[in-house]
Amino acid sequence: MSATQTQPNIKSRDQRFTNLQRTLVLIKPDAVQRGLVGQIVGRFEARGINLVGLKLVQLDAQKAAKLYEPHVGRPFYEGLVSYMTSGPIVALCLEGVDTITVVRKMMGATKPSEAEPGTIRGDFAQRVDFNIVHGSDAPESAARELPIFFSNEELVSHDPSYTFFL
Ligand code: DAT
Ligand code: MG
Repeated sequence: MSATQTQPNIKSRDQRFTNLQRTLVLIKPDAVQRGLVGQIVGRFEARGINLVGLKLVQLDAQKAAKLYEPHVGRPFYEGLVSYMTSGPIVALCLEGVDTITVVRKMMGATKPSEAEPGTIRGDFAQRVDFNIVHGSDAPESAARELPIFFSNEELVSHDPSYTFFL
């Protein structure tokens, strides 16, 4: 540290962050098959979002039905469940400031044709039925969806040193 630099004020994570949220992200079977896991996780890491849970999962129809319960009866529902159970997915629990909103913005619109370039769907997807990622859309959704994939013991709270600068 040079003579002109000052030591930043050390604050606890709770003092630094307001509206800390956790959200569920799923890297869907098409993205796993296409070898996009690293790039997608890397985007969240680069944004400084904290990874508190991570696992590879082969979803069964029961769990897929639980996740997509709000969509029962929609014309795409059966296809969605069959797609989501067609191969392994990667489940992430991400934590950060306003993370539910931030992650949804990073994902882009549901229909890839409407997703902006620079978003995950805007960069990697073409079809709404193979749209690469899932992210909880509201705090209530995150609270409902996270326990489908993670027990409390599987979520590791920690405070990486880099978050000091966020
Ligand atoms: P999102 O995943 O952006 O939250 P959603 O909750 O409305 O979107 O829908 C859940 C998933 O269902 C979506 O990621 C892909 C699929 N889906 C939605 N609308 C669809 C459609 N019109 N045709 C086919 N699949 C669709
Ligand atoms: Mg949704």
